[in-house]
Amino acid sequence: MSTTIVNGVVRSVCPFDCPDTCGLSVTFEEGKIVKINGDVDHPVTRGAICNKVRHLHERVYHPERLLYPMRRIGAKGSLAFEQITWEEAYNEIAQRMRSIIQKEGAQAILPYSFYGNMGVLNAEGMDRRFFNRLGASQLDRTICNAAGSTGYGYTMGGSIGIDPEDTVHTKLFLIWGCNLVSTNMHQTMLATEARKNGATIIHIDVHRNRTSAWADQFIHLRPGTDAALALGMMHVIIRDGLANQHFLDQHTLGFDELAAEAERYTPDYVADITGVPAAEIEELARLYGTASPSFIRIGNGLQHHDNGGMTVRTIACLPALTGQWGIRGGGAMKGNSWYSRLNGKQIERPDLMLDPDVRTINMNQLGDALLDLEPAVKMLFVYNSNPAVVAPDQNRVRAGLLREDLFTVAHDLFLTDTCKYADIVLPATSHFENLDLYTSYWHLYIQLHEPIMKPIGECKSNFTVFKELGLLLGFEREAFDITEEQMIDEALDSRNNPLLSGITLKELSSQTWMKSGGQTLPPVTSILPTDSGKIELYSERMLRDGYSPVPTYTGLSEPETFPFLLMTGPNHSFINSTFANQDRMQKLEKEPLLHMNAEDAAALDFRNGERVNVRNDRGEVEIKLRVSHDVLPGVLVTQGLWWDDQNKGHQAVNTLTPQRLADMGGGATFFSNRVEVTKLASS
Ligand SMILES: Nc1nc2c(c(=O)[nH]1)N[C@H]1C(S)=C(S)[C@@H](COP(=O)(O)OP(=O)(O)OC[C@H]3O[C@@H](n4cnc5c(=O)[nH]c(N)nc54)[C@H](O)[C@@H]3O)O[C@H]1N2
Ligand SMILES: Nc1nc2c(c(=O)[nH]1)N[C@H]1C(S)=C(S)[C@@H](COP(=O)(O)OP(=O)(O)OC[C@H]3O[C@@H](n4cnc5c(=O)[nH]c(N)nc54)[C@H](O)[C@@H]3O)O[C@H]1N2
Ligand code: SF4
Ligand SMILES: [Mo]
Repeated sequence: MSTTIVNGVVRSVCPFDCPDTCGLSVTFEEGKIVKINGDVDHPVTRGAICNKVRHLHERVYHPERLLYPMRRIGAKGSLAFEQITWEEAYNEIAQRMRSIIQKEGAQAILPYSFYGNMGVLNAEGMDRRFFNRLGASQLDRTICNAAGSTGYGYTMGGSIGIDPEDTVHTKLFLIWGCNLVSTNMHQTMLATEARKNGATIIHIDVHRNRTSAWADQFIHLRPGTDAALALGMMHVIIRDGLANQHFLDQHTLGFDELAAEAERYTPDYVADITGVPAAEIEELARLYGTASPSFIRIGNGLQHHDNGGMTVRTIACLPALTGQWGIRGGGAMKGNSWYSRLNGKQIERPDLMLDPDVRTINMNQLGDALLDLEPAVKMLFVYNSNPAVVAPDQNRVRAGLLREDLFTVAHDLFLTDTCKYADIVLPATSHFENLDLYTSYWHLYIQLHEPIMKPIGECKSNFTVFKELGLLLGFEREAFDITEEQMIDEALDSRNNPLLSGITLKELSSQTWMKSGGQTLPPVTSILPTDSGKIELYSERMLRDGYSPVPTYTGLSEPETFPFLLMTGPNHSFINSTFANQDRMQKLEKEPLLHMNAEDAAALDFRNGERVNVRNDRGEVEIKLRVSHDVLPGVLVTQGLWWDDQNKGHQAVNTLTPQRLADMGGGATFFSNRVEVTKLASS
C-alpha cells in the first residue's frame, strides 16, 4: 500500500489497549486524515467506534507531538531540553549502555513498557528481542490483568472464553466488575442485540455507573467481596438442585470439594460480607441457575484487589456448575488471548539472553525498584507506557525518576509526565505510520496494519529504534537486520498454535483480518489447556502453589487505619493516561471527581461539589466531591488517569495507591486502597 494517500478511504486498525481492537476506515483529503469511522465490513466493529478514536487524527496531528530527539540540559523534571540528532541520541544511549554493562552488569538496565500501542512488533517484538540480547533485567508486565488471568487460568487453563460473537444468542448476561459501556463497547452492542431477543443484563459492581444505567439490573456490592457472592450463588444452585450433574461429571474435576466449601456460604452469611441483601442473592442465584445460555463477562475491576486472583478463579467456576460451556452463547470470558497467541519465542528470542536467570522486576513495584533495589537500576528505558502517571505509589516512582545517577530514556509521541524526568526523549511514530500485526484479547480476528502515512517529523517506531540500536551495538545481524514483514512471518508461525494455521502475511494483506481457528472454534471443553483437560473446580496446581485448591473468600489486606476504600479506575474518554492531554477529551471529562455516599458526606459535613483532601501514608490528592448513592457507605470512586497539569497542579490518584501485590500473578492492587477524606485547610 502506498504511504502517500492524497484522497480516498483506507483501512486501519485501532492500536489501543482496549478489548475491541476495531477495524477503522480512514478518510484522506489532500493528503491529510479528515475522518475516522468504524469499518462497516469488520465483523465485530460493524461500523461503530468510540468517540476517542473518531477524533484520533487530532492526536496524530497534535501541535505538541514530539518531532525530534531531545537531550536534557537542566535539572530533572525542569523541562529544559535541547534538540539533538538521532545519531547523537543513539550514540549517547549506546555509550551509556556499554559503560553500565562494563561497570555494573547489564541487569542494571531496566526496560519499562506496556501497551500504549498493541501492535505485536512494537509492543512485544523487536523491543523484547533487544532487551533479551542486551541482558537487561526482565520486566514482569503485571500492571493490567495478571492476577485475574492467573486466577482464571487455574480454573480454565488459560485466557480462553467463548467467542463474543456468539453472545447474540445469550439469554442472561452477568457483567461482573466490568464498566462495559466505557471499556468494551462492542460487547455492549452484542448484548443489546441479545436483549432484543429477550436477554436480561445484570451489572455487578461497586459503582453505579454508565454500565449500570444501561443494564437491566444492578447488584451493588462491597469492594473485594465478589468471591463470597459467587460462592453464595453456588450454595443456592447446589442446595436447590440446579447444578448440571451430567456436565459436572463429564467436564470438571472436584465438584464434591467445591460443594463442601460452598456449604458455609449461606445467603445470610454472604449478605453480611457483601452488603447485598440475602433475598437478592437468592434471586440472582436462581436466575443464573435456570437461565441458558448464560454468559459472564469478567472485568478487570475486581482483580485489581488484594484477593483479585481468587475472586476471578471463583467466578470462573460458575458456568461449569450449570453446564453452560458448549452451548452457543453460554460460558464466560475474562480474556481470549489464548486463541490468537502468536509464536512468542520466535519473535522475542529468549534464546539470545546471555543469562537466562537474570532478575525479574515487577512493574507494579517500580518505585521500590528505583529507590531500594540492589544492585541499583542505572538505566530505565520507557516506551509504550507512562509510569509517572499509571504506576502505583507515584511519589516513590517520581522520587526514583529524580535520582541523579539514573539515566532515563523515554520514547513517546508526547512529552508525558514520564518524559519530563528523562535524560533522552525520543519521538515515536503513531501506529498509522507503522507496519504491524494486531490481535485482540476479546474477539478472535487477527489484523494486519499497513502504514497509511509517512512518519511525521523525525519520528521512529519502536521496531526501528530497537533494530537500529541493536545493529549499532553489534548484535547478530540474523536477529536484528530484519524487516517488519520477516518478523510478522515469525509471529504467525503456527507450530505452537494450530488455530493460526493458514493465517499468513500474504493472506492477511489481501483479506486484512482473519479469524483464529477459522469460522468455527472447537468447543472449549474439547481444548481446555488445564493439566487434567477438565475444568478444575479443585486444583492440584493451586495446592502446589500455596493456595486453597477450592474457591474461597478472603478479605482485603490493607489494615483499616483509614476509613474509606478508594477505587481509582479508568474513565470514558481516556485510555489509561492516553488522550488525557487532548482538549476535546479533557472538556468531556471536565475534571476528576470523588464519588462519596450521601450518608458519609453528611456525617463529615461535606457538600456536593466542594473540594476535599484525600490522603493516606503514601500521599495526598485534592479533588472535587460528588455526593450520591452511586457508591455504598465507606466506599469512594474516582475515574481517570489524569496528567499533572490537568489536575490543576495537584497530584494524581496513583499517589495514593499501593505497590502491594495481589494474591496471584504479581498483579496490581490499585483498588484495595484505604484513605481518609478531610476538609481543605483553606475552606
Ligand atoms: N474508555 C476506556 N476504555 C478502556 C480503558 C480506559 O482507560 N478507558 N482501559 C483499557 C484497559 S487497559 C483495561 S484493563 C480495561 C479495563 O476495563 P474494565 O475491565 O471495565 O475494568 P475497570 O474499568 O478497571 O473496572 C471495571 C469495574 O469494576 C468496578 N469494581 C472495582 N472494584 C470492584 C469490586 O471489588 N467488585 C466489583 N464487582 N466491581 C468492582 C469498577 O467500579 C468498574 O466499574 O479497559 C480498557 N478500555
Ligand atoms: N490507579 C490506577 N492505575 C492504573 C489503572 C487503574 O485502573 N487505576 N489501570 C492500569 C492498567 S489496567 C493499565 S493497562 C495501565 C496502562 O498503563 P500504560 O500502558 O502506561 O498506558 P498509557 O497511560 O495509555 O500510556 C501509554 C503511553 O504509550 C505511548 N505510546 C503509544 N504508542 C506508542 C508507540 O508506538 N511507541 C511508543 N514508544 N510509545 C507509544 C502513549 O503516548 C502513552 O504515553 O495503567 C494501570 N494503572
Ligand atoms: S479504543 Fe476500543 S472501542 Fe475505541 S476504536 Fe479503539 S478498539 Fe474500538
Ligand atoms: Mo489494562
